[in-house]
Amino acid sequence: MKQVKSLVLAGLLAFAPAMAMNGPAFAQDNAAATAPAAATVAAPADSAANAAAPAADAAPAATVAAPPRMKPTEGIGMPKPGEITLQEQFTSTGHSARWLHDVMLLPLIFAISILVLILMIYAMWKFRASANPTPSKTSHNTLIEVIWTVVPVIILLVVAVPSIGLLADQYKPAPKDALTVKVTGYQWYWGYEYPDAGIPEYVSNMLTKEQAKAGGEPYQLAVDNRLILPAGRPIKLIITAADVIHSFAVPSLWVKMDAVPGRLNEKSFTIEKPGVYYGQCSELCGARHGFMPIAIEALPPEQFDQWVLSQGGSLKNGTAAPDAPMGPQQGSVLPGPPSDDVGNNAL
Ligand SMILES: [Cu+2]
Repeated sequence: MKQVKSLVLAGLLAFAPAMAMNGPAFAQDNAAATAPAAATVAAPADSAANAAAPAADAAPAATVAAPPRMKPTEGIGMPKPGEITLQEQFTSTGHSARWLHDVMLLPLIFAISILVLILMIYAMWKFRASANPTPSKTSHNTLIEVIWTVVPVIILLVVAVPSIGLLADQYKPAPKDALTVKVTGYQWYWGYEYPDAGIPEYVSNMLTKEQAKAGGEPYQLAVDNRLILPAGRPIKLIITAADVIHSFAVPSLWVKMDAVPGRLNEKSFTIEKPGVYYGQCSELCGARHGFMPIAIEALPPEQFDQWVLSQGGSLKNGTAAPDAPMGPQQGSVLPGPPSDDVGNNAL
């Protein structure tokens, strides 16, 4: 029953892309509505930065300490040397995708390729000119023709069921209680904002080789300020960009979503285990495209709440942070965006 539902859902997605794309946030066929929406995206830190200003001015010491920076586990959330399949997965869609790839598609592709190769070698040897001076004029064989039509159709149907189910799962909307985080791609770093918790945008830059080595992290994947998320709780990422198209991709969480200026894309998932998961921008976005990695730190829920409070944010149950200075906890090692990107404090 669930499969049938998934099939119908995926069919709708496939045949009515316009329906799926025009989410409530963006009415793209309405020029009047697009302008204010685009303006909101262009100035993400605006209201947050202004709201933050008084708190930052007061700046008493934080009374809630941020949890310590988590050490990555070798081979988890990052590629492994010699690895030939997908990275180990930590979300439910990731598990189905890896199963589809490893258990269904790869063996099937392998078997078909071997079968075709054997048939070709057999035909070349059996019907070679020296053994068949007068070639056979036979054409058409109803039984064989029926078989080579029906068998591929069955194979395609068998593949379609889990494949379309997975497609539908990947676009399942987030549950109501999901934590919303806004992800903005910039040339060439990422910005993360927590509207639910009232944490304004902070930026995430790649660490230098020396800094990454000192922290025991993989170079070109390690960043100064990670995207902090709770493990075991549903998450809704709202993904956009401020300049050109980027793509937010974390292979071990089965997340890859384009970040398009003026458009809000949504990706929902639940991380199964605490850990550090790395990814990269996966859309050619300019000269330093290869140097805007993503690092997600999934904390146990209580530690995540502690982190929210340490950032001056408030929890959903109404717990507010004591007056704390704003900003990421882990110390910005690299400079952030140019000052005109941060907000309009000068106004
Ligand atoms: Cu990019």
